[in-house]
Order: sequence, then structure tokens, then C-alpha cells
Amino acid sequence: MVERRCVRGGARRLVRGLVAAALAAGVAVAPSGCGGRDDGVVRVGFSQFVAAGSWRAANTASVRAALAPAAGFELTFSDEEQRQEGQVEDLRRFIAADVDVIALSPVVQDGWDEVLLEARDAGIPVVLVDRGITTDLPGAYATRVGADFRSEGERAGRWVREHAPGARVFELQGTLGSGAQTGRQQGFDAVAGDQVVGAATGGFTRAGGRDVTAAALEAWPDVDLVFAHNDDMALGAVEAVRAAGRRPGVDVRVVSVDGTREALRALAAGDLEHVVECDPAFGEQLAGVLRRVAAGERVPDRVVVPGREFDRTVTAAEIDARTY
Ligand code: GYE
Repeated sequence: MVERRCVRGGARRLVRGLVAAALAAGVAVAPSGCGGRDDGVVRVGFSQFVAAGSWRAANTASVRAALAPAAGFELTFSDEEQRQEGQVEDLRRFIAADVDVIALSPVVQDGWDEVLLEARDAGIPVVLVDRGITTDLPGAYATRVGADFRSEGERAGRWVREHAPGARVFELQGTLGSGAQTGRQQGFDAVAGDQVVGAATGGFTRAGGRDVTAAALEAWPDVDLVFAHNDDMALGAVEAVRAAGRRPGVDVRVVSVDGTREALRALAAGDLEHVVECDPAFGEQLAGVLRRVAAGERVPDRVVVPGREFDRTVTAAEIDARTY
């Protein structure tokens, strides 16, 4: 256990060195009753990516609201349009600014070790938000707050197994190499992989979902079910099914993940079949974790954001209550 004191300048750098050594060794680090400085404010650098898409916008709004000055946070927010290089630059800026804790929503899983080593050497803990990473670096990050993507894929797969056991599935993948894509695919394929006749990425966007599904329906005319890794792509897939002269919900069924208001409306209308919820509004949960990490408290390696499932029985009240 190393003490992280409210000090400045050279002494602060010295303490940071001790903190870095402790992080590398996986030892809990305790400050002396402050968020790294003497004013009690927790300074957070949050690197998000791409503001587009209803899920991501809701996630950003939730995190921003929870990390408000009134709650004791000073937030530096950066949004990097799906560019990992931009996110790496964000992290370097946060390190140079000597924030208390970095929150990273990584667009893809691989390629973070170098910059995470820099954060570790600077004694700045990193909390992953939403998507995860793959790393061999000990103590690379303190924890990850986000959904269990593998379980989401498994639950979608179980629905298909049970309700459409003979269906021929096209898997509409999210951004390749992202935690949300790999987890959902692994989970789905573990349960219903033998039903998948083809897969391609629609990059988690509605336009991508539409264009890729249009091509898939030509390439595999016998496809009668689409498993989309998110709702935006699923809604694009519904458009493509109609444009191909086929009936969504009858000729081609669509199963999805997220639970946006628009997707639940499509579910109630019969255009979608089943939606596994991935809740983006975990800002408060994240704020609690960031506070504890900045205070040097030990936190669990994984903080799972729970999600439910929706089918055609979804009610108007449930749809209206959606925040995204
Ligand atoms: O499902 C999708 C977004 O990483 C869980 O990213 C997130 C996913 C979400 O683009 O809509």
C-alpha cells in the first residue's frame, strides 16, 4: 500500500513514481484523503469515440451528467470519431495534464499497451468505459465498467435457437476488433453458430447495416434471419429487407442488441423480433468507480452493467420510458 499525498511539483512527481511502481505490482494505492490534489476535486480525462448513434450519444450524456462539477468532478472530454490514433493522443494529453484518472472508451481492443504503459509510469490509473481491451501489460487498467457483451450474444443466440431453430442467419457485425463485436459474436456463435451462413461488418451504423444487408441478401438469398450487433444496424437491415421486396418479420426476421426507443418501436410494430438490452446510462455507476479509483481504493476488476431483453410484448409505457 503506497500513500498518494496532496503534493505539488517535484514531490508530486516523486509520489507519482511510487504510485506507478505500485500499479505495476498490482498493489492498491491510497491517497491521503484527497482526489490527488488538495481541493477534493477528481480530475477525469474521458476519451470517448464518435458522438453519432443513439447509444453512444446517450452514453456520453449520462457520463457527462454524472461527472458534473457539482458532483466533485472536473471533466476533460474528447470525442475521436472512431480513430484509435486520436484516442491515443487524448490519453497523452491527459497524462501531460496530470489528471487524477483516465476514462477510456476504446474503439477497438488491440494496440493500447504503449500508451497505457505511459499512464502507468505516470501513476495515473485508467478505467475502461463500455468496451474492453486485450493486453499483456500487468496493471494496464484498474477496471472496466460496461456490459457483458458475450452474454448479450449468447442471449440473442438462445432466442434464435428456441424461436427460429431452422433459420439461416446472416450476422451483421459491429466494428471489427471492437469488444462489442468480438464478445457478441463469440456469444452468439457459441449458441447458434451452426445457423450462421454468412457474416460481414456494418460498422455499427444504420447506413452500414442497410448497405451490407442489401449485399448479403443478394449473396445469400436463403437468409431469413439477421442477427445485428446493434440496433442502428438492425434498423438499416429492416430498410434493406423492404428494399429487396421482402417482408421484415415475415420473410426475414431481425434480432438485435441495445434497446433504443426507435428499435423498441420497430419491435412493437413487428419489424424486429427480439432485442437484448445494452444500457448506456451507467454514468452514475462509473462516477462511483472513478471516485474510488482516484482515492486509491481497490475496486473489482469488472463492474458489469446489467441489461434485460425485450420481445413483442414490449409496452408503450416501456418504450416511452427509454432515454435513448
Ligand atoms: O451496442 C453500439 C455502439 O460498445 C456497447 O457501441 C457499445 C456499442 C453499442 O456503437 O450501439
